Amino acid sequence: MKPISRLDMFDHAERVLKINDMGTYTVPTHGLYPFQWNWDSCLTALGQAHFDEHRAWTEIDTLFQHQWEDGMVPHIVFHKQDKGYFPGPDVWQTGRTVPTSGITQPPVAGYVVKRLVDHARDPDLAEARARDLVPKIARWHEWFHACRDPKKTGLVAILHPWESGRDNSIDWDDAFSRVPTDGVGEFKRRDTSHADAAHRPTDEQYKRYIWLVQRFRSLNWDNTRLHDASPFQVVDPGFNAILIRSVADIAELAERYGMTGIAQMSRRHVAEGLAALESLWDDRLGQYVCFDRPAGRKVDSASIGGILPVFAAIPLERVQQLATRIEALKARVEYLIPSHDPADPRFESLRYWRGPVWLIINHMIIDGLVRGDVPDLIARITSDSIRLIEEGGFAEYHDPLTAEPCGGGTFSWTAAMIMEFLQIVEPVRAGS
Ligand code: 9WN
Repeated sequence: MKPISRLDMFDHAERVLKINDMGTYTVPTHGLYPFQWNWDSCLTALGQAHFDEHRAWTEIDTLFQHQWEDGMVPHIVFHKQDKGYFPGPDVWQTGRTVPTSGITQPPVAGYVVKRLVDHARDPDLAEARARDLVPKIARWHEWFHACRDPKKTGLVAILHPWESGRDNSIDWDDAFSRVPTDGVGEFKRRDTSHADAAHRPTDEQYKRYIWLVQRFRSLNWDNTRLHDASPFQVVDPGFNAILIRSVADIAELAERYGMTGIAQMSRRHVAEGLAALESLWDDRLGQYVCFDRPAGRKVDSASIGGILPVFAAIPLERVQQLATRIEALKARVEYLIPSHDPADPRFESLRYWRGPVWLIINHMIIDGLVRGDVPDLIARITSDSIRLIEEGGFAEYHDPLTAEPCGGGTFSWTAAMIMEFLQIVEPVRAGS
């Protein structure tokens, strides 16, 4: 691969977003992921806003046009037929006119919408579009609280590793081993024809992914039943932090726009979520950890999901502790932040969410670290992120030891995030 110079990195990123633009939605990358993905789309909009705010709003509007009646926003919208991805609509069978998957993904929409509003060059456009989206996003948040926290603990569970967005994280290994594989017929994976199988989840994991899909499908995707019926219910601190942050951002916008009911309800959920998140703190690891609901125990796994809570308004003392945690990781890798601690023997530098660096995660962690007094650490994560692209290109994820590009290339959210990072180091260029 030809190295990408910092000088034309911004233009290169814009080209990547345009290559993947399907008109009203953007694919993560052609080939490997030929549809609209939930959190990819929202984060991609942050990049689009740098050169076309209208287009950025359309990206999110399109996603919310496919919100379910119960409030859920699905993780994939299958706008067009494409045989290049498995599992496609024939496996999900959610019965929607435009087919969608039946599970969700990290709810970054609230955060993204507020960021678009706060950075808008066209504030009138931003307010009009945000006014329309705020109630829809609030409904999605309510869906989470009702369907994924039925016992009102203050924290929501994911029911499928794909919901976390961190598909094969070591966090899920234990809980996932209890998901059976019986009754899963033969299927042909497509991902491994686009990307190196050694950088992807294993066949064994795919069988379990599909078993869960079949289980939920047999319940007609009735979200009032899925939680209790799932053998996999994991409370992920990173996922919850994203939810809490989005709910807080929606509360603020709702207040600005006089949507008092939404503002009050959202503020209550933020307070409950932040209080409950504290129960996931692990003193030994110096970070948060997951909670395996059916097993009733914390998960011993030092992943990036336990550092991501810095994205929510956790106590400042915790922000400092998480900064210390990242400092410790700094000594173990060339490029921050690995998705898993290399000191753990289960770490794999090239395999997807078991070690590689993902720029979307770096973006959210930097955003949270701003509340702490750690400018050098922020500068280091930013420059590592840019160096990864200089050395490895706009890949889906990178090896934290060597910068080797992995997974899909020409990747939308990587491009969008680079525009955000360049804005930190060259505010005028990227913001112009
Ligand atoms: C399953 C699209 C998505 C991301 C996820 C990432 C990967 C899908 C897959 O790609 O997941 O949703 O088939 O591997 O893990 O975070 O949204 O980029």
